[in-house]
Amino acid sequence: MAWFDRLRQGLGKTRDLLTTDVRDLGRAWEMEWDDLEFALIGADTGAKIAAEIVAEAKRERERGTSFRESLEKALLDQLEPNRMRQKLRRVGFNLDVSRNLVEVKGKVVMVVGVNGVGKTTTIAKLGQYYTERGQRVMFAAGDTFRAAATAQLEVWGGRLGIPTVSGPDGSDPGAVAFDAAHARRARGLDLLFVDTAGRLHTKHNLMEELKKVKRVITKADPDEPREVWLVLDAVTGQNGLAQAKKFHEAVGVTGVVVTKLDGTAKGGILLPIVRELELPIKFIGVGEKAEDLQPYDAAAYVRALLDMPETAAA
Ligand SMILES: Nc1nc2c(ncn2[C@@H]2O[C@H](COP(=O)(O)OP(=O)(O)O)[C@@H](O)[C@H]2O)c(=O)[nH]1
Ligand SMILES: [Mg+2]
Repeated sequence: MAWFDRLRQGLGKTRDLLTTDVRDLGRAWEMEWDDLEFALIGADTGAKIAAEIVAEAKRERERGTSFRESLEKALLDQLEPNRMRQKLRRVGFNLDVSRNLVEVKGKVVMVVGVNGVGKTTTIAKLGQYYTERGQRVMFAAGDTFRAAATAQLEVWGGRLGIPTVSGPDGSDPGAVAFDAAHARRARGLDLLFVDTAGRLHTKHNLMEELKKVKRVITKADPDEPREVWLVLDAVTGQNGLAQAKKFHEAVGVTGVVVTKLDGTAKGGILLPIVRELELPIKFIGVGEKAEDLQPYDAAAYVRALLDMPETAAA
């Protein structure tokens, strides 16, 4: 299945919510604008952003733009401020991320997030994504607290031919991260993804542990980790924002991966992530298969959400 079709399929629930409730908006009755605002809030954009989107879409509609294109523009303004888009174009940045390598600063990506959001499977999918694009990848099984987590990553590593550094269950996650960061450097590999725990025994503090893992990576490789990616489960909606703030304070998040957009009508959660946290979204997950992790592209996301064709020309 083509990349855009997969995205479209994955976003089905949120799209149904938006397009069913606002189908008749071509006529732009006041009551229907209210329906749109409720639908957006239902998709977890938050009330403030929903009101902004409706105001912008209304303005655009009054200029004679079609309803769907007005909404597209208003959503895109939130997800990818125009200034940023124009600036990126000017410096020659190709926005067509679906066909290009999603950039990673440095060599080590520490992956954080609460239990069950999809960290380990996302790392496996990222391993496949970058390996397919010619990068030499390594994994570190840094969630030593969950008995099955190490085995889970080792199986994926084996399947994908990606070397996986691990320690015994219950061992120090810092030691695993240190060994892996050291080995990555010694072997000159392109990328290391470090898995981490999402929950610890009560006597340990998760944030303190994550800070320690980060420090230890720096000990093994002084310029790293240049990236800390937070995995958020879209199903948790607005709670994800509170989680994001905590992780960001502790370890300085540089990018976000939003998983399980296929399982929820809360696809609007991407808007407050971009607007309030000002964190870039790197990838989105729209299913359990490896191909279901997709580079995030605001324009494609909005078009898939509004049931529009992949490109305006099509
Ligand atoms: N439907 C769906 N399931 C996902 C997605 N990403 C991860 N999962 C599932 O979420 C569950 C928890 O994933 P796991 O990687 O073990 O989470 P972790 O505790 O954060 O490491 C697994 O069953 C995954 O297959 C996604 O984008 N869509
Ligand atoms: Mg895990």
